[in-house]
Amino acid sequence: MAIETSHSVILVTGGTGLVGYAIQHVINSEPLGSRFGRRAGETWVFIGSKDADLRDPEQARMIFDKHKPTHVIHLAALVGGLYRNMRYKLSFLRDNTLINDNVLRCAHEFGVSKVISCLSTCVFPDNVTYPLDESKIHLGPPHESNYGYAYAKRMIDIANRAYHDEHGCNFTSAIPTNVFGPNDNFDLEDSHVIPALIHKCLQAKRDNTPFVVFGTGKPLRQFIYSFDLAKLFIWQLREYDDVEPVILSVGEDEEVSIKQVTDAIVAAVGFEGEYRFDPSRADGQFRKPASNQKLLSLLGSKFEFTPLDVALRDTVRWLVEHYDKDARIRRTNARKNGSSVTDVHPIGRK
Ligand code: GFB
Repeated sequence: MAIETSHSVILVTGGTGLVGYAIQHVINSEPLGSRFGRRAGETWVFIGSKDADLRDPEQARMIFDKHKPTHVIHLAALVGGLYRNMRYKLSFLRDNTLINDNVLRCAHEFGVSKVISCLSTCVFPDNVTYPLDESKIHLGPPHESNYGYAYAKRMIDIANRAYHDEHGCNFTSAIPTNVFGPNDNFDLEDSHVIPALIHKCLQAKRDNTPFVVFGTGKPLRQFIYSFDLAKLFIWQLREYDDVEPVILSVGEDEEVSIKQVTDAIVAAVGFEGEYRFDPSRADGQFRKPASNQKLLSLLGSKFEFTPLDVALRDTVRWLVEHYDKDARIRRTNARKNGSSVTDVHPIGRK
């Protein structure tokens, strides 16, 4: 159902994380009434982990009762890069299962007319024919490194179908590839590869210390800039009405190796030293190329993805500007002091 009525309340869970921050930026900076800009009659509400612990059914209900959303973009999740996924499989499975169940159940109980939930291309089977497309989610087990997260996220697709079949709900999902951008989690150990490497590279440049990249550098990934992804979420909210998920990604021909992305980060940071790989650390899934054919055919007009080097340069600039004042970046030290997985940052990035 397109948002054309005069009173729409769009609740964004995980609204203070990487993608939520980008949606706030796009909604407020694109021209009023445009395809991605704010529209008359819309109220956008961005909530984060400080507003509610969505693992708790009562807190989830309190949020829905307070804001009475008509639409929900559900981004809240326990998230992390490869190494965090490997360490906390049970937490990723349980926390995300609880969050998703509470959000979808409240959306149904409060009569929300549309929900888009965020999945990830890591939900796909490990052994499957490439490229990945929307029909292949449930064809086999996910990669063992992140099965806790992957199964919890896959179940959103099942829940969406069941809510549709039993109650006629308009719930769907988006499947982005590896996202990065301003306001990411830049933790050195727990974050995704781009924020971790930008942070490490800046430290190596500042302190004249070694820059170590985990793994062999050979795995391939598709990356999407958070502001591009934000536009695609806004498009999907307004213009797509089907339970079937949509992959939100750059083209499958835009895979880059971890070494290539490291070289691009080195250039963006202006680091002139040497870096080395640490092959004793896991590589994770070798590749997971996803097709954006469905997305492109639905979008209708050409969508300009931000070139990787431009997006990396802007992300580096953001981190440099926020390095000393942003508590989320300083969290990297909190973890070393013994914080547990749930008190580090349970809710945030996609
Ligand atoms: O972003 P990332 O952690 O997630 O990337 P995935 C992992 C790849 O980057 C591996 C290499 O090949 C790592 O060896 N890498 C190199 C590093 N240095 C680093 C580093 O300092 N930190 C990290 N994190 N990686 C995740 C899933 O997989 O994809 C999540 O585990 C999520 O559940 C996300 O869905 C999108 O792309 O491997």
